[in-house]
Amino acid sequence: MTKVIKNGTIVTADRTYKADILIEGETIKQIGEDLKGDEVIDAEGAYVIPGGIDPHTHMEMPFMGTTAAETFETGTWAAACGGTTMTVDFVLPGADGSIKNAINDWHRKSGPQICSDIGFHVAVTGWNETIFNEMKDAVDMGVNSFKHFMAYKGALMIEDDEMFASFKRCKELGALPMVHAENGDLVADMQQQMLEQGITGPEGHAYSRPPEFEGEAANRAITIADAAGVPLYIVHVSCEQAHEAIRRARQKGMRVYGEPLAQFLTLDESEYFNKDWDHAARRVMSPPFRNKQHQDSLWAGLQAGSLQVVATDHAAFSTEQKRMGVNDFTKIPNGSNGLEERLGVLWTHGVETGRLTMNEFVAVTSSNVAKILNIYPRKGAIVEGADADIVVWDPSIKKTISASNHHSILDYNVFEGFEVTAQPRYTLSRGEVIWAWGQNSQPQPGRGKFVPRPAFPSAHAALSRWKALTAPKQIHRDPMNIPAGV
Ligand code: DUC
Ligand code: ZN
Ligand code: ZN
Ligand code: ZN
Repeated sequence: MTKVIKNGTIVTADRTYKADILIEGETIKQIGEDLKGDEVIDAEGAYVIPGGIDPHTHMEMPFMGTTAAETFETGTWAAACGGTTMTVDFVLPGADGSIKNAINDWHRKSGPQICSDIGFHVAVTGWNETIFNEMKDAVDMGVNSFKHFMAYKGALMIEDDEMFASFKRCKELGALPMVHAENGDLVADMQQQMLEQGITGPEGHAYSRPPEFEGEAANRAITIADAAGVPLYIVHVSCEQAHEAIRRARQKGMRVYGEPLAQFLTLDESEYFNKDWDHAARRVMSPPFRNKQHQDSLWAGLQAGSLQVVATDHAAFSTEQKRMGVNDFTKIPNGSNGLEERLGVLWTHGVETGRLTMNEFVAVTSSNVAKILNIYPRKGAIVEGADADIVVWDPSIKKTISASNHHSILDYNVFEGFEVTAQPRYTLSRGEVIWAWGQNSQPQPGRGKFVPRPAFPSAHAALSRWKALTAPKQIHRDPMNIPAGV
């Protein structure tokens, strides 16, 4: 059984051209002219792009005294409706602190539910011999990236010496360290100051997490990564200070990656001053939304290549859950939605405005993610032999984003009222049409697969810059052999 996508314009990270795509089973068999297949998928008037990959989601995450409402089923279905065919979810260790048990737990929860493919990162929230050993197990289980929280003091936060040890372990294993960059000690102090001054509403969230705290942590994480001789991936970059730290590190020759969110690019801090408490609380996430100056910096970074990918940090808490913090903003579960909206919002506010080319749009929503997370070109590419994760992206479909028509489990949408100027006509996951505009029929839960991400091969050959300084003849700073151009 073959399918052929006909009459479309293929847009990849580096090319725009007209061709047909022949799909056999789950993979792209051939790209060329006048191809024939058993079934025709019409892409007339549309662009044909690699399926979106969201590198940062939190489905069913136990967090801040509750559990994120989005299930793996509703989340991966919502993603498909918006053109995202793969999500990479963050595994958090449970009470026993075991990374290995947590990964197994995530498999048990996600496996029967996922409508499209998934990968995992795992968090390192402390440091001991078990964690040291289990990091190797994680890599063997196809999880090659480890997140470190520099915030959430007293809960998930890790100290600098622990982070340094973990980064060095990442280097040994060929794994990619990631950080949530905010100075957790200062945030905790500022939160207390706000509460003492009687500021208990969502505006206190913004006041207690200024961009300077994020910039400081980003610089600190970069220094630790440099000393350990590993690349670094900074999640949810929201501000100029963190962006600047990344830009400077890259200019020195370090491999540091930055991930702005669709929300940060289009929503600003005024949301926290909305008179409607629910409105403001629904947008409480960390780091918080910033002002226009920061947004401009992030857009420029995506265009210039100093920021590489756009994610959502999709962590969906219902209005009822948000109300846990009605008397104290520090108890509002942190998180906002965006999984279904990411591509449409980025197209409308990025491509339509001229801030991104179509090729850059594909790079930051898909190809760069696949390269950095070591699943390229199986994912993130339209080439013969790749998984047929393909979106027929239709610039004639206009829609107003609303909780009344979205597919997320949430009772609201932070992008409510946004007009988007393109949407998927079809979304294909490994050759199967899992979304067709106007049909709204959900694919079989459990059809999605876990995508193991192997260790990066040349990590062992890396020398940190600090060693290099004392051994100038051996300077070699290409730790992860991640393909050039990212
Ligand atoms: N930030 C959020 O807003 N939610 C989930 C975790 C995080 O770091
Ligand atoms: Zn500390
Ligand atoms: Zn985070
Ligand atoms: Zn997150």
